[in-house]
Amino acid sequence: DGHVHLADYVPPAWRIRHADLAFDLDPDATEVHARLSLDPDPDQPGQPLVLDGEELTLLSIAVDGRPLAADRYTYDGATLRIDGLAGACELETRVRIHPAGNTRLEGLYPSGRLLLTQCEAEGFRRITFFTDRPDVMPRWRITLRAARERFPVLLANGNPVARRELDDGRHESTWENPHPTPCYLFALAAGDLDRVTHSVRTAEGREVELNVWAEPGDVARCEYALGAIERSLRWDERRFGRGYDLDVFNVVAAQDFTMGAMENKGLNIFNARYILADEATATDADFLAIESVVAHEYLHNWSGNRVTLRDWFQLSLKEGLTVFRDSEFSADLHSRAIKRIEAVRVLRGRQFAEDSGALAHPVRPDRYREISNFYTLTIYEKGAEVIRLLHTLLGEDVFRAGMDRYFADNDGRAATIEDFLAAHAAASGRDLAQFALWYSQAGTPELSIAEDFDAATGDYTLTVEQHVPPTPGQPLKQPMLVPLRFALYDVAGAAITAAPETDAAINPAGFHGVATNGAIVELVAARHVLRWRGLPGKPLATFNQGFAAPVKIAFAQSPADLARSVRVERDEVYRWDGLQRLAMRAILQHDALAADALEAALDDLLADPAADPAFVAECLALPDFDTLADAMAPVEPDALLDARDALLDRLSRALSAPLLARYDAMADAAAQGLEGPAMAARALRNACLAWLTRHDPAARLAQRQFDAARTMTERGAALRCLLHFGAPGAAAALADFRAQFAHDPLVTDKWIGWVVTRPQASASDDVAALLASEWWKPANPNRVRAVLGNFQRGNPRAFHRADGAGFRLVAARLAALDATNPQVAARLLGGFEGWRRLHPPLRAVARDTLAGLEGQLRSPDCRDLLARLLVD
Ligand code: DPP
Ligand code: ZN
Repeated sequence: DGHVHLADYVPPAWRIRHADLAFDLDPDATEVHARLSLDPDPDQPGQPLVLDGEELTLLSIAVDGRPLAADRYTYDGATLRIDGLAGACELETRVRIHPAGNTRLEGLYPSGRLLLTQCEAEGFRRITFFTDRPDVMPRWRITLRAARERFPVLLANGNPVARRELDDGRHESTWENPHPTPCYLFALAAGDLDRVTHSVRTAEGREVELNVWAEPGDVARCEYALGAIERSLRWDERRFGRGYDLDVFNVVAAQDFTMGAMENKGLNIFNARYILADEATATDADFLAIESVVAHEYLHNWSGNRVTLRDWFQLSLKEGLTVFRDSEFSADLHSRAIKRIEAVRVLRGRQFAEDSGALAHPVRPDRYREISNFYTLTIYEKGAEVIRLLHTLLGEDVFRAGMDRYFADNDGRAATIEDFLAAHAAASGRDLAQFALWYSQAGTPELSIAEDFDAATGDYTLTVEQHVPPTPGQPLKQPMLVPLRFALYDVAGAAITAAPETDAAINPAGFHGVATNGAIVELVAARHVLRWRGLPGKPLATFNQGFAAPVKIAFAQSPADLARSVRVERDEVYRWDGLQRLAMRAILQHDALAADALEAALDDLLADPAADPAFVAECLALPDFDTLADAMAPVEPDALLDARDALLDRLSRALSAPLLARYDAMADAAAQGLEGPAMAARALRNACLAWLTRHDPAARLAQRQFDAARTMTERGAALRCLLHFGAPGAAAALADFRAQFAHDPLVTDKWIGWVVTRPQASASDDVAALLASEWWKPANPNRVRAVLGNFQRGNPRAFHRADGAGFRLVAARLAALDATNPQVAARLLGGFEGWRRLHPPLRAVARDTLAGLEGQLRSPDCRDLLARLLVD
């Protein structure tokens, strides 16, 4: 059935010790000359040499300098096979490829006037014949030759070692990467690039040149990213003791890029949206995303590159770990609570939905048909949560010791998740066998917690039951190891620090009294009972401070107790979460007491001068559609969104005076600058503006902010309000904004995003108009995401139209997109993952829409997803 299975892993029969590649670059015909030093695996003698290669025109082939006769090899368009090789040898191939015809953006392709590469996961086989798997790790020498005028800058992995002029108007640049590196980390970039540069001396004393390259007109907007590289380098030295290991670290920004960015050894290639920024064109959220993606790719140098993957099943070994590392970087540099709240929002809205949808899979899948379909929220975000759980269980010092051991034991190797857990088991002395279920079992664990208080004896009992729901291919689950944080408070709001009596199933080490942020109990069984004896009154219990465990918790608690817990608890993530829960009850259960409690709590928060404005802004952002839908079965989008709108209308009307007061009071603080307080002020002002505009039909406030704004953060938020509330000035403001930034694809993507997310069913007409306009550029992945991705993920009202027009708008573009860029098409197709949870009439429409795609989608990517979406 076309699956690759984890259980079938066999080491490569041939290893590549050294790879020497020479490129004659030309968009229409690039020649690649490869010399590979090959060693047979002594444990697997006599195996044929089988190399991957796609869309390659073979020009010549030789072994140890002697041309290979045509009957000595076969090439079927996917693999090159050579039988009868006796032992270690050098294989030399010359191939021709056609970058200008490469619309998939995998392999070597053009972006504007640049030529660049994207190889992860399996793109290198589109460049030359190679063993395209991550456990083959040669050292590299790369020579680039190209016309000097058209391609004045030539970059590849590693350190630059030579440059020379050739006599025919071309030039040549040679690079060496001395670290064993798999081919998915290969990169080159060529073209008219300009740079910003900065030299640093590492803690180990190495002089490193940091460069950010972009097309000449964009280079002024690269300074922020350059600073973020240095911050990342310093942070990895401090927090993980990891140094940088080459003389140069190059980053290139490209407009056409399917992923966010790519951590190629010494030459990261980025989607321009995660590099280019200044205050006039980028929002605060953009700046923070840039810093975090720069850090993510930089941090991969150790978690991914120095220690790489044995096979693609281990993808989360680098991605989950590196997301954890980049989120700690952001938390250390900025507000830890805000960073965590934002991560939890994504996790709960998107990853939980993935876990409960048709495409659910474990953090380490055990089979796949197309690995590109596994660059998912589960691999990345849930993978990071699993690392965070380990950090919670072990504590910072032991976790760090485990990480040191992991890096030391696996440096230069292609590792597995078992290797990672073995290092932490050794450093901590703990058995991590049950913990490993987090990697193999899909689905979000659900805890239901019941409390009982006996007023006569003062005995208080918490019964915690764990359930992991069935997911595709995994009907039955075992209980997971869940470190559950909790706290008890007495009637005066003081913490009760006495340890509970626990049932025998909790091992004695499974309870940690922790001074701050609650105690931790390690749940290991399907059911646990915790009991306190002789309390003077019924305590108030709070759970999962810091959202330490990525689980769903059902705890039957009155709205009054929930509201009180938000006042008593000091953990900001808990407090935010408590307000989210009140909102969910108000929306999903029409619980009027919950709505009253939420209103009172927000009123207090808006009046609290000590509250971080960024935190207040997070509390004003009610649970999004995905989060709400995950708690509703079956999902009725219109009813859900109507209830959410009604709550927003009520709260914003009731709180209009404090909202306006906060909005006005923070005008100066918000004016400009990238410091934390300025960003926080803008976040809260923009949140207030969106609420106030609900009751401001002329949108005077939003219009005034639009006209006076000096930053994109303020201008963009104002325009979004004008558009989303259909303000009288919306069309003129949009025309003005559009004209000002018509030359800038990234800012154009922004206004398109605001247009297509207008929360009315009729927004689908605006999408249709965009699709028929000059703004629709299907070859550019960012633009496809701006138009269709934002519509699908960010406009639940119009996407879920009862007449199916929203579904069809996306579906109708998939066949054409699939024919040019399968990965981009597959992402959009994956946006239908929740269709089975829709209420019956809409589910039928979704099923028809998906069924209508059968036979139209040709790529392995889309065919795999469609089969998984439709399987019964
Ligand atoms: N470039 C992608 C990332 O860093 C895939 N490795 O996550
Ligand atoms: Zn990554």
